[in-house]
Amino acid sequence: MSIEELNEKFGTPGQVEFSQGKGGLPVILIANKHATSLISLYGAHVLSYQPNDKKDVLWMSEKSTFEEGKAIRGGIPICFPWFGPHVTDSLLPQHGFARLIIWEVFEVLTLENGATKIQLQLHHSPVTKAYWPSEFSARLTVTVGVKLEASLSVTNTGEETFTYSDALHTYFNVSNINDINIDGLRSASYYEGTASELRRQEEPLLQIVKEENRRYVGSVSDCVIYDKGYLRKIRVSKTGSKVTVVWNPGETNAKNIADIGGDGYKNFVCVEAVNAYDDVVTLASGEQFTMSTTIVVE
Ligand code: TA6
Repeated sequence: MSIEELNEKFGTPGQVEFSQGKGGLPVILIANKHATSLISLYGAHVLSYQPNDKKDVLWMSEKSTFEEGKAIRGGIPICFPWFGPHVTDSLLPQHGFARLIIWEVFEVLTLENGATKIQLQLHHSPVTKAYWPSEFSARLTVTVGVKLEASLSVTNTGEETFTYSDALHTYFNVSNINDINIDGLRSASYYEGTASELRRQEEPLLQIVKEENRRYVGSVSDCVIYDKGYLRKIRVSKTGSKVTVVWNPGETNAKNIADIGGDGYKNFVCVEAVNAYDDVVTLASGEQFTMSTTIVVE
């Protein structure tokens, strides 16, 4: 659909407007009494969420590319149907193909409380089958209000059972990585980076002082990001996910990531709702599974 057609079918001037965003990729600008948000149809990617009178809750890299075939750096990338590198074919894109494809708009609604609900969908196609043979329908529902809610539902629309992993790989905007800590992971077990040894977090609050890539397993609790610089706390809760990943590349590693570069690593932390490792999802024909995350500034 063209931008004109999208505006005609789903738009409301001043509240829900479609346009060509950076790199010509289609975006939806949402403005309601609670917040503003920008969502790209490319990857069904939430680029920004700014509650009224508050700083953006999501971080977007100034160096991000906005180009088909490349992942956007920041916001909420959707990793599907695999998280991380593909297990058997290293030539396939890291974190799957969902973030590299333009999704369709299914529905736009204004809720009674004034929040805006956007539903985007992606069905299997010859393009997705070139990456993954399974027949599926994925739907991302984003509700922009006092809270930001994002949920990813996947349905097996084919005959064959399939297994996938996925993530809502959220980048949170923080004042300085040295001035935050994360509550909610005390006593949780995690793998560090690619290590196979399971560790246990003893510290009540996680402070990030170097590269961290912690994969917490059996983790379902809320996380709260305390930010001393921005004087705020961000509560991140989730359903349908038993793995939480906390990632920041640290200074040295960030230098090698072109679309972060410089000091960019100081201004974000990823706290991700994940299904992966011992928490992958298997769907028989007709079955559906949903994972979701809810983000609120307290
Ligand atoms: O979730 C953490 C992680 O898997 C890290 O290993 C790191 O690679 C990060 O995601 C970003 O991945 P990307 O493919 O977007 O560069």
